[in-house]
Amino acid sequence: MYMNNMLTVGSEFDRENIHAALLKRSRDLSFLADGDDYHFCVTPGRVNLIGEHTDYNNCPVLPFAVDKAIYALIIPRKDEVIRVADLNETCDPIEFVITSGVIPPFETGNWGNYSKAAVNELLSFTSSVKTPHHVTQLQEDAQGFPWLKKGFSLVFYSTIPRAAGMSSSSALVVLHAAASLLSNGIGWDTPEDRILLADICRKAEWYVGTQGGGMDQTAIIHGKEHQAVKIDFNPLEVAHVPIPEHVSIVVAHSTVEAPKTQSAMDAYNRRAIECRLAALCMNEYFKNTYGLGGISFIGDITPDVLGRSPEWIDTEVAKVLHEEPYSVQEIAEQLNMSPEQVNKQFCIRKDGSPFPVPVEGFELHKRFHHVWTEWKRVEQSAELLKQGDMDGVGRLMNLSHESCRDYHQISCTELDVLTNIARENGSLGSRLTGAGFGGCSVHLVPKMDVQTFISKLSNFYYHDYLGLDFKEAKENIFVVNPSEGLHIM
Ligand code: NG1
Repeated sequence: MYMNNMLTVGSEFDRENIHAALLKRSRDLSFLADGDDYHFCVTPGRVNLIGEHTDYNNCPVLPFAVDKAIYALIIPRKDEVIRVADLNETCDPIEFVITSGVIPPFETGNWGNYSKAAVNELLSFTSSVKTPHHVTQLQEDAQGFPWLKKGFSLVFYSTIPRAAGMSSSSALVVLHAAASLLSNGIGWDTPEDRILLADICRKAEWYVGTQGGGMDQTAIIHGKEHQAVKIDFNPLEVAHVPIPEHVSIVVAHSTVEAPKTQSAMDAYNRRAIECRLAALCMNEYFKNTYGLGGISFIGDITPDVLGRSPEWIDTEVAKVLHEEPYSVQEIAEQLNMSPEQVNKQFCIRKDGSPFPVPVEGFELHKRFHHVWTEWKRVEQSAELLKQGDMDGVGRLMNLSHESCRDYHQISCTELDVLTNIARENGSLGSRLTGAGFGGCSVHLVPKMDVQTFISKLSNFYYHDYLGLDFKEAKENIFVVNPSEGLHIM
């Protein structure tokens, strides 16, 4: 996330036309010669139905892959070069070479870092099998045969809106991991392969500096038509939940571009740090009070880990954190560490520079409250979805938005106005989707009412509130259909 000028967003035209255009451009660029092998790959974006900012806590999420995707032609090469170009030339082409050790990134903000992120992570895997054919034959941090030897040329075309919370960046990471695997003869056909591939792509994305979880990459890889993907992270598991035919899912962009700056990345990472610290304070409490422990992330606070009932745990966690923000000094006392150790271990950016500690202190209580309640909303939503109770799912989506706004503090005025207007005009549930701070909202709407809903939202939000014309409104609001994840055509 947060990259400038990331992808070209094109009008939807059918796959055959896209395929033909990618072939032509690959030939024009001399990426493809007669007789060369190539693969036509589809990597979708994702929309999250519910479960926001829970993934990096190892708590579950309920997203789905969408029918907006990056379409790419991948041409395996015999050398170690990687060359990538955008069909519409909106992004500058990139080129780099597979080298041993860490691949040095392009300058911050260059979209090509998502390509490097995937290749860089794959390079930390070797194989005990000389010629591996499956992702599960790869091993991390193990001595074995280096398998990533061949690069590729790639031309892509994207229909995923950028900086909108639809994971165009993770789609790029997954695409480049897939391209590397394909070019080196490795497939991901088994469920185990796909789980490992999702985990590799999750870690890969840390290369750009966000401390994100694995929701995006897992949804992009595991998406299925008409289904949401319930993802658990403790351990990583996926289950598909059908979305009933009688509802439509509408995505509406607030038009506030989720910012792409260091400060936006800090705002996201601040929440990851706060959640981590809240979990560690919980661990100290359970250890000192009851001799229990084993909590590193909020997702570890379970009956299995603590050996106590859910009701007991609920009562106990409510006692641990106070509502006022915490200073580094106080956190250090709670964790039996020095303030310097807290800063060194938790308040550090990817590039090694110090993380700007918020002057008002860290909001441990608020962040914990959001994640703890959102976790329950995800579990309940998955159950209600199975039962086809879409009113129930909608109610939980509304509560999720309130919690994102008041406790995780990731909404903005426009997203609040937009979701309110949506609720007053026929949505069963409306909330921000993705990292927040702008970007898109997601709405559950009875299928038969969807056109009326869209025209009311166009009128009341885009026209009356933002002062946009109807053409501009139309570009910002669309129905998305749960779709197949990463696949080769
Ligand atoms: P987006 O909306 O794609 O920037 C980010 C994180 C997710 C998740 C959501 C919030 C990355 C790549 N993505 O998504 O892991 O934490 O925010 O739920 O860091």
